[in-house]
Parts: sequence; structure tokens; C-alpha cells
Amino acid sequence: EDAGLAARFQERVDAEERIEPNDWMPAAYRKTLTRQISQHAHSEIVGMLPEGNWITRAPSLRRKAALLAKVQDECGHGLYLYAAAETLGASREELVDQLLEGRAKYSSIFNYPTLTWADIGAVGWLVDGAAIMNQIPLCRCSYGPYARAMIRVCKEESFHQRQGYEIMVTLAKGTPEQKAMAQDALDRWWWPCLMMFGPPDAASQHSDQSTRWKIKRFSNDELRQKFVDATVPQAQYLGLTLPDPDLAFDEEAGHWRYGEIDWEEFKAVLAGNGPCNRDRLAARRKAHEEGAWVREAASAYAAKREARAAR
Ligand code: FAQ
Repeated sequence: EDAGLAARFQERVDAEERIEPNDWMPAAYRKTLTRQISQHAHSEIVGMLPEGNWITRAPSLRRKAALLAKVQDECGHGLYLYAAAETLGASREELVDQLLEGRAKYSSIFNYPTLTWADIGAVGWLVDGAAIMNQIPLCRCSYGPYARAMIRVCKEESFHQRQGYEIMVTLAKGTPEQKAMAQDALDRWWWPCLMMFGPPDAASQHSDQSTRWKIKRFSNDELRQKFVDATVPQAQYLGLTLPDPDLAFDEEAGHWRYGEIDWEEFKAVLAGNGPCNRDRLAARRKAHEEGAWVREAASAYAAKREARAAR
């Protein structure tokens, strides 16, 4: 690769200029962004499944309407993200195949089950809360199409987070049984949510380069800490207990210190052995197969239009 072009590219990044699809970029920048954006897209699409599980069982019409809107938003996010990845030269088919064949990663968090209605509250509050913490800085990512997609995505995620927190408030201020359901959901989702931010900084293989390229603005551990600091007071307001005996406020640093994360569990989930990995991929494969007729009809229509235009 041309050293002059690479140096000029880094100068543009350093000057906070946005890199656009037709601009020169290092092959490794294109590759890492394609990886991150496609993993992010897959997460949105697979992320529809745990919540989709509760649409038909939402406790009221109002709850159902909000959940339905949230899950549809996630589908929309997945589609803009695939489109952003396509601007880097990847094809949608190739990316979807990677997911369906189990060759692509998506967020570990979506491999956990939603066992009760309270899980919908916990997912909105914590999973969307974590997603926002990670995505707000991505609005300033050096790659223009990704940064711009994140602006709208973050606005929608903030509605999702409030939707979840409001469910938690209702349950936590409800009957003792409802409060116990909320506590149980928090107990099960808390640690997996901390894992969403990725491996600890020392083990994060992509961090240094992605930071230099201004894809990442904060490290995995920095974002995890911000999330813990923001979430502890929310749990206190709910009157719920975070399932971490080591959680303590460090007066000097002004941060909540948390206990050891079980990285073995994280690795197992990434290796395909989480509680729902197989179900999630099976559901996506089934949806893809059942949608074959739509793709065929769209292609046939496109071919017909093309033939008509050529006449
Ligand atoms: N799960 O070197 P690093 C949502 C992988 S939010 C699975 O630190 P990087 C909204 C990582 O990809 C969730 N894999 O990597 C929603 C890499 O693998 P590779 C999605 C993980 O990229 C809410 C390897 O480990 N959000 O969907 C995870 O610098 C509710 C080494 O890691 C995004 O994707 C994990 N938790 O930092 C939807 C945000 N963590 O490629 C529905 C964009 C790490 O070498 C309902 N992505 N890995 O094989 C990012 O910000 C970054 O990619 C990180 C990882 C921070 C996730």
C-alpha cells in the first residue's frame, strides 16, 4: 500500500474529517469496519428474537404496541447497518450467509433467554442502556455512513431504554410477586450485560488500531465503567439489588467498583455454546428459507422491468 496515501488518510482522521465510501482508505480499515458494522447488523437482527418471543404475550395493548415498535426499530437498524457495510464493498448476501453459517459473530447478549415478562423490562433497561453507551460515541466514528446511521439509531435506542425502564418501575413498585420477577430478571441479565462491552482492554485485540482510526472513542473497560456508574443509581431508585457482592463506591475515583466478570462464560457464548445460540441461528435460518419466495419474486420483477426498459 502507498505510504503517502496512508499518511494522508491518518491526517484526515486526526483532523476529524469523515471518511466517505469513495475515499481512499487502508484495506485493514475497510476490513475492520466491515467486520464491526456487519456484526452490529447481525446483533440487531438476532436481537429481535428474544423480545419477539413476548409480543404475543405482552400484558396490555399499550405494552404490546410499544414492544412491537421497538422490535420493528431493531429490524430497521439491522437494515441500515447492512446498507452501511455495503458501502464498503461487502454484499448483503455474503454477510447474511456468514451469519447463517455460523461464521460471523453477533452480540453475546442475544444468546440468553427471555423467561418472563420482566425480562422485557430488563432487556430494555440494561441491554439498550448498554447499547446506547457504546453507540453514542460511534456517532463520531471516522466512517461517515456508520456515524450517520448511529444518530438515528441512538434516538430510537433511547426510546427503547425508557420503554424497558418504565416496565421495571411498574414491576418494582407493584406487588411483591412483581418485584420478585423484576429482581430475578435483573439477577440474570446484569453480568451478561457487562460482557456486551467486549473483553477487558488488555485482551481487546482490535482496540489500539480502532482507536487510532477513531472508530473507537472509548475503550471497552471505559464504556463498561460508564454503564455501571449510570446504572447503579437507577437500580437504587427501583429498590432492586445488583447481583454483585463486590459492588462498592470508590469515593476517591468517583466510580462504582464491580466484581470479577466470568470471562469463561463470555468465551463459551462466543464459541456458540451459550444457552440459546443454536435456537437463535435455527430461527434465522428458518426465516431466511421462508423468505426465499420474496427474494425470488423481487428478482423476477427486477428482471421483467429491465427487459421492458430494454425494449
Ligand atoms: N459479543 O478486540 P475486541 C444492539 C468480539 S447492541 C460477541 O474488543 P472490537 C442493540 C469482537 O467482535 C449490540 N462478540 O473487538 C439492541 C472481536 O471478534 P472478531 C451490538 C464480541 O470490535 C438492543 C473479539 O470479540 N452492538 O444490537 C463481543 O474492538 C436490544 C475481540 O474484541 C455493537 O455491535 C460481544 N459482546 O470491540 C438490539 C456495537 N465483544 O471480529 C436488540 C458496535 C467483543 O475479532 C435489542 N461494535 N466481541 O472475531 C463495537 O462497538 C465493538 O465491535 C465492540 C468490540 C465494543 C463490541
